[in-house]
Amino acid sequence: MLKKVLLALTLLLPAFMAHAKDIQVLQPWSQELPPNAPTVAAYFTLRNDGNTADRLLSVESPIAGSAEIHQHMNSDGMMKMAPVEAVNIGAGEQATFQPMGYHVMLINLSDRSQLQDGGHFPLTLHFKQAGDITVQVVVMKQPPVANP
Ligand SMILES: [Cu+2]
Repeated sequence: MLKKVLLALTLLLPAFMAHAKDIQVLQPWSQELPPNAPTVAAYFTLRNDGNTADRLLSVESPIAGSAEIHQHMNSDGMMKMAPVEAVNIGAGEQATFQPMGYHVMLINLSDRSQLQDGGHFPLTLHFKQAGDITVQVVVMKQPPVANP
């Protein structure tokens, strides 16, 4: 009996801890790409439910040798993407990572087994205040319709 209770507590703990964070990572997704695509992008919405500003410092995923925070920008009429050092999210604000905007770029892919429609892979986001948050990025053929 006690064992069952302990097991239940252990299972619940991560949920509580995730809930205690001020930062929510909503609807993480990635577009399905041709199997030999050199890089893969991940998107999500960051929401800061807290009373203090936070900052996304870096990201990483076990399926990629490296991961960078990128932004698309218009430079001389051409849309280009470039790494950004960090992304600020003010208290009560949100930041949307989406195609043609902020995105996470996964480089040197080491495991492509999940990179098709319906697959998923872990992505860990490092925040200055909230610490590490790991989410499962869902791979989709079509971008999700409803944004949170
Ligand atoms: Cu990029």
